Amino acid sequence: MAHTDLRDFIRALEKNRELRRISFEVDPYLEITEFADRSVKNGGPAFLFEKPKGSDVPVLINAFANERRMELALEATPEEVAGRIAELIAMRKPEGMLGKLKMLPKLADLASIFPKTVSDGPCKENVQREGFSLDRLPILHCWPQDAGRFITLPMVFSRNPETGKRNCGCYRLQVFDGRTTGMHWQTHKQGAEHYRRMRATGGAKRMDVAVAIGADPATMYSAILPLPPDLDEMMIAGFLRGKPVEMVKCETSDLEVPANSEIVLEGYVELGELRNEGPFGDHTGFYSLADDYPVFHITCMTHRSKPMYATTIVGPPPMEDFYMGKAIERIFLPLMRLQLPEIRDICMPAEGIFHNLILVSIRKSYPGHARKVMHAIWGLGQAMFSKCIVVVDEDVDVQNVQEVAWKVLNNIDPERDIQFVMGPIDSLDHSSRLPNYGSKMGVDATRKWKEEGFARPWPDVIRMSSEVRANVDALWKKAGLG
Ligand SMILES: Cc1cc2nc3c(=O)[nH]c(=O)nc-3n(C[C@H](O)[C@H](O)[C@H](O)COP(=O)(O)O)c2cc1C
Ligand SMILES: [Mn+2]
Repeated sequence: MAHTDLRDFIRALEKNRELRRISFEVDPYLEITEFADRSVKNGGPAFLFEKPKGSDVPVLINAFANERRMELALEATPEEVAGRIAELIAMRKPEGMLGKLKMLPKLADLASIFPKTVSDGPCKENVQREGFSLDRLPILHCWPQDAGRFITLPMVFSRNPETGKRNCGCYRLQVFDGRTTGMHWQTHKQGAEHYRRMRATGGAKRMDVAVAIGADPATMYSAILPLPPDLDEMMIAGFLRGKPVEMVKCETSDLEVPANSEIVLEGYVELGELRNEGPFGDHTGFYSLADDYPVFHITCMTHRSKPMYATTIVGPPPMEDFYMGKAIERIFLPLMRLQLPEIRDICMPAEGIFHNLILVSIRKSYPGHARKVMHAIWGLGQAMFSKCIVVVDEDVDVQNVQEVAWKVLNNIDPERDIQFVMGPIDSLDHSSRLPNYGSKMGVDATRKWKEEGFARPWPDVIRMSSEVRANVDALWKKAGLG
């Protein structure tokens, strides 16, 4: 059964002993970060801080911060979700009655993807067009050198002015004052693209934006998914939860937000207005530099009665976002393989902060195949940010980073096998020579073929014969070694 809202998810976390309520006062200024960071590093629980200092709104943090919680959020393992996607992709016209019957659950899957517009919802229990302030919310000041308080887990809704299609992205919002924040959509993201198109068409002075904070977990999670442009995150959320997302119209614009949202900030971005945002202790484990970003003006705040504030922190890995990203890696594999069926598996180790290091195993079929795969990944949506792509043969288990390091370092002739390309770089990268533009590296660590100009013999990996292994199993026991 799909989670009805954030509270339903909190109950599920509690029932599974994945959440701890903290009933005494803790300060959203740095202290909550220290709690969350320690917990994720030590295998601790998610937290519901019932008395954040200075606010009557409880704070939920680390709700997605391990594999079990991701599974509770999606009500399935990421592998199961990937399986459902793979089945949809493989769907054929059914044969006979039995085939049609077997098809029914898949069709139900499809029916649940379309969001449903409803006329009212819990997020409208309190509507405030005046007299509201962000100061009421327990927004974290995450790290010592942060420029201020940041809303870190929002669902930011906007519309493509050309196609009318909706987008929902998770872009942090730095609080400037009670009704104004930064709008940190990076230049490659869909919110930024809507903004650019809106400016280019001229005429309009403002772009409507709505921000929802806290909803059922599949809907929240959909905001971070690297989907193709114009593919509605709310459709994917419906697919994930197996039930349509209910959307309700905003008070002050035509945008819609999830009806079960805890808190909604309605407003606009003034086209052309920029303000310095950051620094902010970021995913990379470093502070991302201050830069100019658009400004979000809030004109109306709606919320449920007794709202809850959902947030996260990012910082030195692994953090909550690592577990969210790991599920993306699993869920998107069948979609990646639609274009690149030669890919067997991919792995993004925590230390690589997603895109800094992508390990890929392929079934190599022709000369230069590894390089073809690298270039395809660099051309695939947000995978363009992949700073270092390492391609190995299919017999290497990319989930075993030690095995990868051992085999790759043995297999490469660096000058021959490492390739540099120039292109777009993640906005958070502090090493690139220019913001958003720099170099990337591909490592072809596959076994080299004579068709690739490699004339020497290639050695086998050392393995003991199974016969001797079996013999020694018996001798091992005889020696009393267990
Ligand atoms: C906790 C968290 C915070 C994020 N903050 C930002 C951000 O401030 N700016 C940004 O552009 N992307 C941010 N992202 C990444 C985007 O949410 C992600 O790239 C998403 O796919 C963008 O959606 P879009 O393709 O619809 O623009 C964040 C992701 C997470 C998990
Ligand atoms: Mn999108």
